[in-house]
Amino acid sequence: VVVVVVVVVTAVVLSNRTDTFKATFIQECERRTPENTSTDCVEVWSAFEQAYVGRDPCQVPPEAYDHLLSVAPPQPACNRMLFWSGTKEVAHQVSEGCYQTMEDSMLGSVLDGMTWCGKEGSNETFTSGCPGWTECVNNPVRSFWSRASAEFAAVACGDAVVLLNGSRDTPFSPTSTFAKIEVQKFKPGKMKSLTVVLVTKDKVVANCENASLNKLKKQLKPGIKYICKEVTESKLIKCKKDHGKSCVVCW
Ligand code: N1C
Repeated sequence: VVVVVVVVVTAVVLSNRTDTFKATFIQECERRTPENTSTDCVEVWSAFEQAYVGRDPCQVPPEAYDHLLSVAPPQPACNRMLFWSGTKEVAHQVSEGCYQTMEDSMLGSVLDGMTWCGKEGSNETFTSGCPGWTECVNNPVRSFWSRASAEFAAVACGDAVVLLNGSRDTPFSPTSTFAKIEVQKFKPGKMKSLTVVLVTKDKVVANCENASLNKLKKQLKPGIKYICKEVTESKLIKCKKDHGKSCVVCW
């Protein structure tokens, strides 16, 4: 009897986990999708799930999400695209009501902060016991952000902005998603310019002359103009507060 109860309780807990994640996903998707669009959130969920369910959680490459990204592509907002690296928090404070970050896209907002994976021989979604970011390269979470970031960067148009961390030695870090994926995907002809906003906390470690920023400038394809501005985090936050959700430029 005890064994049966344990088995049943475990089964219920496990399937509830999948169900909660699935329900949240679909609910968030619906909340974020205007009614006049053709996006079917149940279809988006199955495209998402299909990327990792039943697979070894260390063998999910970015391409596993190709179908998902074609079902739910990020919508570009020209002249309002905001990228970030090492500045997630301030980036979202500043972008609110104006700029579009990856997390403002439907998939980005649904999956930000989430962990998920599958298992060989199972049709479940697990939300714990999944490989960490660096445990293996092809894990479901890391591969999702790689694939989604590539798409987000590829549709960027007009004048774009990236918030980099000026309190670090290397604001443009070669191992970041921004450097490894997004910069490579920017399209001249679509993107006119990239403004680096170098945000410093209390300590100014790097300025616009930083060697890593020189590398960033060189990596931009010809036709994309490079601009760099230095600003303190407090000034940025104050400016944003003073102007609310309007799109005033604070750098
Ligand atoms: O590696 P990063 O930054 O350079 O990645 C940031 C860059 C942004 O411009 C986004 O468009 O790449 C995109 N992106 C996300 O949108 C995102 N949301 C949440 C990349 N990573 C994202 N995450 C998580 O943040 C992800 O789990 C990873 O661990 C961090 C990357 O942060 P970073 O090193 O500051």
